[in-house]
Amino acid sequence: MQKIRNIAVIAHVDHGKTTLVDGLLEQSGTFGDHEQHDERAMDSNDLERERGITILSKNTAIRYKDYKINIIDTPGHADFGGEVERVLKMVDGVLVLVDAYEGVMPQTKFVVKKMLALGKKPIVVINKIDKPSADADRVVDEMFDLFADMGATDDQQDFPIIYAAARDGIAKMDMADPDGDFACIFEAIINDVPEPEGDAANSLQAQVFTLDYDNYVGKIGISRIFNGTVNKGDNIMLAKADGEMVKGKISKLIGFHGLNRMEIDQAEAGDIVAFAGMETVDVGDTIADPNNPVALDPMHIEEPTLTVVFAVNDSPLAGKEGKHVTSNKLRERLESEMVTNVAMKLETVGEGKFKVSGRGELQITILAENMRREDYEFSISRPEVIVKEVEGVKCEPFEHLVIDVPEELSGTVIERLGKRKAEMKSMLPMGQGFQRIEFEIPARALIGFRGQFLTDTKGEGIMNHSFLEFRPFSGGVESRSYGALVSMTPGSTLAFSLFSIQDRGVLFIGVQTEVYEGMIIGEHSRSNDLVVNPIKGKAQSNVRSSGADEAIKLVPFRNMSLERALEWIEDDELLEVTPKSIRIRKKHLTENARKRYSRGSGSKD
Ligand SMILES: Nc1nc2c(ncn2[C@@H]2O[C@H](COP(=O)(O)OP(=O)(O)OP(=O)(O)O)[C@@H](O)[C@H]2O)c(=O)[nH]1
Ligand SMILES: [Mg+2]
Repeated sequence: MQKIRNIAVIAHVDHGKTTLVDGLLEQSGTFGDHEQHDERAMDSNDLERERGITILSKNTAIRYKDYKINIIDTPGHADFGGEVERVLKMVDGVLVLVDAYEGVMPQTKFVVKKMLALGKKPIVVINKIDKPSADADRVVDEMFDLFADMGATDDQQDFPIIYAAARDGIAKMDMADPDGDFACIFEAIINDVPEPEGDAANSLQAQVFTLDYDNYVGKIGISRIFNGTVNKGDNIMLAKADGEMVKGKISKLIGFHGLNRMEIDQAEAGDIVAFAGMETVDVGDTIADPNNPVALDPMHIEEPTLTVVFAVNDSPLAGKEGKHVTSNKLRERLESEMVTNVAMKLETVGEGKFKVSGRGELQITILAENMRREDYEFSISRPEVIVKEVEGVKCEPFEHLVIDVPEELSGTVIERLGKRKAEMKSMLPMGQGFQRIEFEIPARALIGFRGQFLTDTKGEGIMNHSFLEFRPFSGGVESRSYGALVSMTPGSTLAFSLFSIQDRGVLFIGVQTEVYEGMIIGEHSRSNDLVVNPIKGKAQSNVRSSGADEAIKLVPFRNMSLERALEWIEDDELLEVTPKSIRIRKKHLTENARKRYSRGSGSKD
């Protein structure tokens, strides 16, 4: 049997997981001398590269001495946290990264809790020690406290600590040591991560933790082999989570090395490989010996906390920019998303209307963003949190929120959050005039908060949150405090009219932009909606004015990204998403229809 170590890299968002994996690939000599690769090589899809975040966990394998080390890089953003738990079941040890300045953050807590509960042994990496504001000692203390609070066993509490500047390929076991390379990380992996259990001579048992799709070979299940040996072409039994047994055959067996995948003929217990040939494969399924099929424990999949409705675009500008616009096209695309994305759920709720549930706004935004790049056009509604009954009590998701703000602004932020039913849990000075304040808050109250927070803190504040638990429903929370500036007419916007409207609030669009009646062109500075005419030209007059015209100076408009717009809209509003534009609109386009609706006689939809 080959010598194998299986590890996952877990941490809060941006603490340097993917960068560390780069270093492990590089310093193990896995990249060939002439192999070109980008920074954060594992973040391979377009949106990951553009946004600089990991969205999907991905695995790779390296060789170090005579060991094969399988490494799974995980996403740190809370919306993708569901993946982490599945990944943790596939590995025998973890590298827990923590930023040497930021310290323990919401997602650090989340992943450490999961890891400890699954009985994994961690190696703690204090990363970014090169930062001038780094305070490694404080962060080590925070990690010890965290482990103790989360009920770590003595063995888990006794973790090795490595200090690193992953970006520079530097690591050492003691802050006082001279800078070294990643050798100490490799050694820790070999020595402190248990070797995989299981036996190549037993009946086959492999569990699928991620799905992939390939146009040539179809669905691919990336799996950890817990027992047995598997050969290309083998007949197998697929044991589904619901107990069903489906016969199948391994048409291809795929191995990993660095950034490459290659066909292999055989794999055995302890390893992580991909299987092709089973069209019905799902995450959590066991690939088993047909003569002795024994399913492994099913995987717990985090339940969604948020829903939005995707619908056919019915705005006056519908169908002009997108290629795929019909209900059928939309449904097919959403259904195909659900095939590989187990964290999301889909339900048809009406003609051309589909309720998509997921773990957060980012997850839903990523789906919408991918779809508009594939030439889809559709509308999305305001995100709503999922309310469920727990032992007869109506419950809603709560989040753990951590904000870092300049001290002088903490009062404003605390007040805002108070109105949103947040409960303050702690407040700590972070140095350099910053304060860290922790809250527990209904997820519902966080929708729309980010935009406000960025305005209040002039972009200097940092906020992070992750799912805590379902708790009893907390009643009404304050929503957007400003109304909308709504166009009363279709046409192309003119500077002259925008100039007079801009005093009434903040514009979302510039000149020569196509608008329609009921489209929202900005945020009103008061709480009610204001209907405006953005296409009115200057009245012609016979008398030539003597002096020069008063120069028309437009304030730069606020560009509403998909995320920002999604957070901004209210129940009676929609986002219109096309490959070229993101427009915000009233659900009811005419003022009359809106009046009818608000009097309660209009049908609710
Ligand atoms: N100063 C400093 N920056 C680092 C270091 N390691 C990583 N970074 C930077 O931190 C940022 C985030 O790095 P990533 O590797 O993408 O972090 P991640 O943990 O994979 O992020 P997610 O996958 O989105 O959770 C990048 O800009 C890196 O260049 C380090 O040792 N020092
Ligand atoms: Mg990453």
